[in-house]
Amino acid sequence: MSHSQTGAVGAHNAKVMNRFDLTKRVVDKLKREEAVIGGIGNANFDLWACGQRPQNFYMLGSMGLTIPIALGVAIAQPKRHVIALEGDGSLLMQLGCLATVAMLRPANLTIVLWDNGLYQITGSQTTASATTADLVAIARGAGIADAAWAADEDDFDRLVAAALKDGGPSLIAARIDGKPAVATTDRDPVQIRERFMHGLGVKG
Ligand SMILES: Cc1ncc(C[n+]2csc(CCOP(=O)(O)OP(=O)(O)O)c2C)c(N)n1
Repeated sequence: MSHSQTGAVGAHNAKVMNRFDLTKRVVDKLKREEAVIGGIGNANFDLWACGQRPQNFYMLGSMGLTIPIALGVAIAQPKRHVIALEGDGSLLMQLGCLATVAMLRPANLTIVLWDNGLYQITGSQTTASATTADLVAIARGAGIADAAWAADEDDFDRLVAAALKDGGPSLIAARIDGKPAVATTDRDPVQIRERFMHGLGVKG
């Protein structure tokens, strides 16, 4: 099966874009105190660089936990839209979460996948998605029908805007370049957790 059969645009036809630019595009669309969970390393570094919000959670140490955490928040607070920003290497470590998301069908959950084909932050070792694994096809196979590669920046904007209307769960995958994140998140896990709990209104 060719990649082009997996969506409007296949993995290898999608434009290579920039994670910080696309993260800004996501954050600029947030108007309803949406929660955003930034994955380990670059995903949360670029989220941090886009401006800190109490509804942002910055995952510092664990690969693969961004989507499970976002799923938990989405189930706990169904009126709040929740966005998971996750890297391809981290998702590959935790593919089972896609099946759980599909089974539980939270309408308020959007997964944004940054696919640079690399474990970039640990030395740019290649991931399986650089060659053989199509993470959109895997998401669809897991049961997330609303999964697509963003063809370019305009398509990404359109997909994010549609996802924020709560018709999820959805997964938007973007091919991204190997540029490093533009900043580094302050490593203060207690403060990150406390601010997030306040941001979600679960701590007075
Ligand atoms: C369970 C686990 N294994 C390995 C690591 C080391 N590690 C931290 S980030 C990372 C790569 C993450 O790759 P990806 O999610 O694709 O993000 P990128 O670095 O490409 O932005 C690795 C291997 C870790 N933190 N946790």
